[in-house]
Amino acid sequence: MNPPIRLSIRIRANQRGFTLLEIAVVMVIIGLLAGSGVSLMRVLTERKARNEALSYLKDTHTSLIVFAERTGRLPYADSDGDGLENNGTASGTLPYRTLLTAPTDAYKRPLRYAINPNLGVNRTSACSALRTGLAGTPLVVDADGAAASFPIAAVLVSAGPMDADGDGNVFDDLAAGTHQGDNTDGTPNYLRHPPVAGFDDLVDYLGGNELYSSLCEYLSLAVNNHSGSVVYVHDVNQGSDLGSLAGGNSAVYTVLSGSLLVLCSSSGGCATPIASNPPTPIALAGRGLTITLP
Ligand SMILES: [Ca+2]
Ligand SMILES: [Ca+2]
Ligand SMILES: [Ca+2]
Repeated sequence: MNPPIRLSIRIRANQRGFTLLEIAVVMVIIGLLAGSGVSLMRVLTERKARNEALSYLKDTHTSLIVFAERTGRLPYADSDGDGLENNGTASGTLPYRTLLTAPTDAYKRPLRYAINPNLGVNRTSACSALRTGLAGTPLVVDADGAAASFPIAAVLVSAGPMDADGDGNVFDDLAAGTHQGDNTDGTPNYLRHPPVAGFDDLVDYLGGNELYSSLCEYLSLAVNNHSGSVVYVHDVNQGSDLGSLAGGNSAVYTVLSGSLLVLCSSSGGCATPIASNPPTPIALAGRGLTITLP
């Protein structure tokens, strides 16, 4: 059997302790380390929130495009805080329930949201406004470009971490420097800008051309009328006939993506369409279509 191991600690009688000065220096160093740890944590937390807010803006941007492709328009803003669009409201908060998105950004606030009012009605007026070229509010200055403002289809504004300019509103106003704007109400324009003293908002926007390409694609509709009588090709969205086609003739029409079409025996639409393959009413989306009447 092994003998027990004995440990002994000898303290030299003449070993001196720490002086008060040495202890104070150590305490200061520990304090500095703890302080830098806290500030590093704060920086990382702020960066995480900012990245989440940017990601939310990007996701919302995509939701707006999908909504526009599906419905032919942009949703109006929410004016009463229930998350649903309010008909005719061009500026307010994001209608997150209409868009089926998360209600708030990383800072637990809803986004400010504004659209060009011509884009909220329907596909016809939206495409007409986009073809003509957007004019009027909302306007934006983008610090990645010139100092001049330009019209956009829609703007999304996250207030960022705080009321950086201290005016009592979490959205900020930058009234000095090359790029200026006021995200409180977009007057005279909204501003997309990197964070600086007095400004920490995060902004994203939809340009007219981007929306036009998703909203207003033209498609070909071929109609082969093998029947013995005339057929009227009616655009339900436009409320008008694209044209009429005598028996035995074929024609190709140009229509906007998303248009609902019906083949009728008389002009101006009908409740009972003429039999065809594929049957109408039918909506064109994504690609052209050939309809044949037997
Ligand atoms: Ca509402
Ligand atoms: Ca802010
Ligand atoms: Ca502010």
